[in-house]
Amino acid sequence: MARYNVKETEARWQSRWAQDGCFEVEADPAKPKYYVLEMFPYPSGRIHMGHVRNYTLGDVVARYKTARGFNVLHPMGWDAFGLPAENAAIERGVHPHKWTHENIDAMREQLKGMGLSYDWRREVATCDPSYYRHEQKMFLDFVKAGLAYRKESWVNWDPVENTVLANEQVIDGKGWRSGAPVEKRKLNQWFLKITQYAEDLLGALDGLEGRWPDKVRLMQHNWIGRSEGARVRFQLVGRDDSLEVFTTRPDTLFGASFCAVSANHPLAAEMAEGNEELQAFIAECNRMGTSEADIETAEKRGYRTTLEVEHPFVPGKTLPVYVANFVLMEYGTGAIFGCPAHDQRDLDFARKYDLPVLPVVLPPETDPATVTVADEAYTGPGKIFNSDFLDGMDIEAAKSEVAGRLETIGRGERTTTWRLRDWGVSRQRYWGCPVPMIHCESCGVVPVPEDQLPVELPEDVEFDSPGNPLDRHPTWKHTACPSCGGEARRETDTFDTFFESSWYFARFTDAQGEIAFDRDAADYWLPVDQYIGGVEHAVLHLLYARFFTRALRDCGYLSIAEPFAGLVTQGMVCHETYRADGRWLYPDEITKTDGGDWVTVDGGKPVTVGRVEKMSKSKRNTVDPANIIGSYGADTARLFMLSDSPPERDLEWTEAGVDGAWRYINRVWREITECPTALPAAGTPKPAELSAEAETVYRACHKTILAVADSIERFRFNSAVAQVRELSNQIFSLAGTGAGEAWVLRFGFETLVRLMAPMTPHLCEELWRQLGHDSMLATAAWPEADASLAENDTVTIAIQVNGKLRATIEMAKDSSKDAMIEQALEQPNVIKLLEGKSPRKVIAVPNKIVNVVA
Ligand code: ANZ
Ligand code: ZN
Repeated sequence: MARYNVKETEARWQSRWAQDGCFEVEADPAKPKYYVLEMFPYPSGRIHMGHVRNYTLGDVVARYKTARGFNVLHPMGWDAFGLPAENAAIERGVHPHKWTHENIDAMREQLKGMGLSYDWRREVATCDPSYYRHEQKMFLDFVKAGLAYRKESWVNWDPVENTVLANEQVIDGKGWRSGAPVEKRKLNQWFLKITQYAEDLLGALDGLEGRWPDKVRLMQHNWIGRSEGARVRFQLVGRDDSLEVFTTRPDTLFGASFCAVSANHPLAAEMAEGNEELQAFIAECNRMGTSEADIETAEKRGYRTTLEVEHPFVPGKTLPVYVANFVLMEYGTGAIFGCPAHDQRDLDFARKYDLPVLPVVLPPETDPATVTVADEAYTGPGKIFNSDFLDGMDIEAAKSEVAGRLETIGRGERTTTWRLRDWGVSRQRYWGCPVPMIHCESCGVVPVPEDQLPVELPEDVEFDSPGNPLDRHPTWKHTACPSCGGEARRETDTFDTFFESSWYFARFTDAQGEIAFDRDAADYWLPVDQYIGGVEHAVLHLLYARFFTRALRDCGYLSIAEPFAGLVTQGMVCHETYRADGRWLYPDEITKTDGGDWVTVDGGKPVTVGRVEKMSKSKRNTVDPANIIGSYGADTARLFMLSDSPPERDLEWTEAGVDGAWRYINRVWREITECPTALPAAGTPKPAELSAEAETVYRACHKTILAVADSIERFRFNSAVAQVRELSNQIFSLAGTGAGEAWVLRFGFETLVRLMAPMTPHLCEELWRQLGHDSMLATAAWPEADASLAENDTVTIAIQVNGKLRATIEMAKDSSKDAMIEQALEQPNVIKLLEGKSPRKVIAVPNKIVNVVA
């Protein structure tokens, strides 16, 4: 038999699957459905190893579930709007549309070369008007439902790129690409009202327990950030109005020594009038990064205004009012009271500005007379003191007491605050979905009528100067007002590209339709049963999609609230790093000398091997999947991706590991196609009698069918690979040429091929054919296991030497004591410890243990 021709075989099966439409599915209420989805890629140009891992995981699930009789939806598409396309246009003069579509074409070919079981008829590219027209309609529906609105707000503004940046795109106060100090600007932006669903988005996380990683649920929990507390209204001295603050610690009110407002608080603006010093301080605060991390690490600074407030419960006591850099306008009320003894930021601030520090929570077992506050605030439990009517209460009781009294005197109330903010979706960029709105001098902001959708991006744009090309376009933005017919101007902002990924999973259920998706199709297929992707989306994409699904439900598009019933977040693909001459080297730039040292390929310079790190271009520790698939084939890449670690853990890509997968595939090919035993024809009934050896292998097959299924169901693909390998060892070492052996060999080969099919589908289809079958494994059923045969007929025996565990062995159940002792004494560890002497005593307990006394 010829050696395994990977290239030819893989290409042939890929085109057979496509020809036969093996992965094309339709909604069919008579069949149970299963929707498996991998996070769709940004079309950057080439697939990387992270993609290979992600899509292999999904493909195993899809093929396995198909074999288990499910109607499996497994689609793929492109998250095609975004900045890299615009950068390519700026740097290389190629139009974003052209660049994106060329990348899509190249990557589609690469994915096809991996043998992934996608229903390609459902492919979508989010930059196509046939896709984004639907989200324009959704947006208009959101506006109608009060779920989208426009408001003026403070945003991160990159003065070089002339665009808003998301908080994540501001690094150390500078724009991530321009490096220019980011400013805060007040701009009119569109927002989606994600906060309306805060309670539900938080509460529903409980229902995902066990189906979503705890880590992701926790991150969302913290991001949504529910805080229970109180609002307190402090009367401003000498004025009619009051200053409202939010606190989670009303119990510490008697320890308050100052109030502070955000630099963007209306009171700050008022006090800054005619006060250049304060104006300068506010401007400085606005130059600071807006992320919580920035604020946490910055030195706490403030400006003392001439304002003072009255303490609500201590007659005559007043507190100064500061403008402070650590108070966020977007949280709570944008103002705080500071209690330095029990809050670290307040303490740092109080020390700097010499404000009183009065402890009001007494730690357990502490004498009030000895309490002092050094440079650490006390945030633990205790009893309230120094606090009038609260004295002696514990913290919770005091919180409640203060809130109640504030309510009575009309100076505050209990309240819940959320860290979650509404989602600002306006971007001043070209390569995104146009916001379907029109501005009219007389009518204000007018929605684009639905019959005029989509608002398409103009093709003829210039990238020769910074800023948004839509804004500079000579004609595009000029239009007639849909309401009065007068001259009007189109909105030139586009949507945040997270908009597109918030609903693509629904579009896949009916991807070619004239409407966003057919309700019946969506009802049948959704939710996604298994979603797989990177943990970097733990909050952003996964939270936006959960919100969007709820919003779509409330606008009548969908019936469900949770889009992803199951979630797996895969770990990174990592690789060693290499350096020589102070620069990073790609793995193919180095080679090993005969002496075993790494040197550069050209020049033979010594190479330092560094840590194993996430593959990245900056460290040059990347391996191009195209090269691996080109030389070893897709099945090898797939098998290696599955073998090494469970999906959620990082995986180290090694040459040796790939080589091992490659050798295994070839071994399976050889053992089956070059088997010297003449196999009975396919479908020959099982002989009545089997030899003990044949029976053992036969039972092992049944056991492994169950074990592999269980491993795949639990996402333990590495265990599934190990189980398959173990079984193949048993099958390949079955000697003898009797009818029973020959029959079991065929049974074993067929079982093996069917179990491996979800992982290495090309090899398995080919072997299935070689074994005399016309059917295709891609659509075949999972092998049936006889549970009674799969029962454990072996036991694990512990081998101890002088009471210490030295080995374990697998033996047939109820083996004799003699057999147990004989095997025990053959264990290398036991031989070593006996140092050539015979044991003083050996005790065997059947099915359990052998103890050797040396
Ligand atoms: C007084 C106080 C005393 C506070 C004390 C804490 C400890 P979480 O738990 O994150 O919700 N705060 C309120 N609004 C703020 C804003 N806009 N910017 C910065 N800080 C703000 O935090 C709530 C606490 O953070 C609030 O409770 C307030 O300080 C502060 F011993 O009020 B606290
Ligand atoms: Zn008008």
